[in-house]
Order: sequence, then structure tokens, then C-alpha cells
Amino acid sequence: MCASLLLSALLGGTAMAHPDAAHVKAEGAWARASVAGQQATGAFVRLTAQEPLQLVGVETPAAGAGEIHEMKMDGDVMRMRAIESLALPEGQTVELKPGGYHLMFQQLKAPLNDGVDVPVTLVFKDGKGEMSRLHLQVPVQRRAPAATHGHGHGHEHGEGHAMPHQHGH
Ligand SMILES: [Cu+2]
Repeated sequence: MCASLLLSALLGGTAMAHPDAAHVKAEGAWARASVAGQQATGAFVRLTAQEPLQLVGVETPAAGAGEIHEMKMDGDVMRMRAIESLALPEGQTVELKPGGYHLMFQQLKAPLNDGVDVPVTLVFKDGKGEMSRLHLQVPVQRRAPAATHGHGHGHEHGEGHAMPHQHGH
């Protein structure tokens, strides 16, 4: 009977989850440190949606604008561009990482210093068009944490170029 009490308490807690909270698990988030004068930097996270969702936006007080980017080969050159949304299939982990999909903070208000945390809000849309948000505290680091490194999916062009962004100067 203790167990059933516990269960109902757990279920009650689930039902009372904030209606605005996204049904997404976020792991391993980090943002790349920037230097003075740098306009933009990338941020990365592994997302696992508990229902089919689209990532449709990113917001942070550290930057004037947030974008979702993809990397694409353009001839011999890997370039990045903003996309409207990134599909998150139910139960599948989508990894945003250097050289692949990533979050981009544009118009940085100040350099992102190694070791600080920046608040980041991810915005999701579900199949019915309803929006939800996920608030994260994202650590700023100079390079990818070891756990997200060395996956070797053959994206050689993607190695280590979150910095040279071709944003058309
Ligand atoms: Cu980018």
C-alpha cells in the first residue's frame, strides 16, 4: 500500500507539470566560448523528445538573436545556414554538435567566457502547433566535452569549425 501511495503521488506530480514545459530531455549542453569582437558562437545539446516535436527557436539574453543552423556542403566548402525548424522524432536522440546541426547565437552582447553559464530557452512546436519551452543553464566551454566527442560519423569536413562561420562579411 505504501507503493500505491507513492505511485499516486508520482502520477499526481506528472499531471501537475507545467503546461508550458516541453516534453524534451536535454543532455550535454554547452556553448563555445567566444573572444572579444566575435559576433557569433555556436551552442550544442543532445535532445530527446518524448513526442514528435520541432525545434523552432532558441533564445538567450547573451545574444541579440538565436538561430538553428545546419551544415551543408557547398562544392568543397562546408557552410552553415539558418533553418526554420529541426525535426525531433519521438524517442530518438538528435545531437546538435560541431560540424552538424547547432544553435547559433548571433550579435553577441559580450564575449562568452569559459566557465560561465548562460541561460538558454529552446522553443518547440508539437504536431498540433502548440508551443512549449525548455529553459537551460548552458555552460560555456572552449571545446566539446569528452563525452560528445569522437563519434566519427565520417563528417570530416565538420571537425572543429564552429568558429569560421561563413556569415557573409
Ligand atoms: Cu552556425
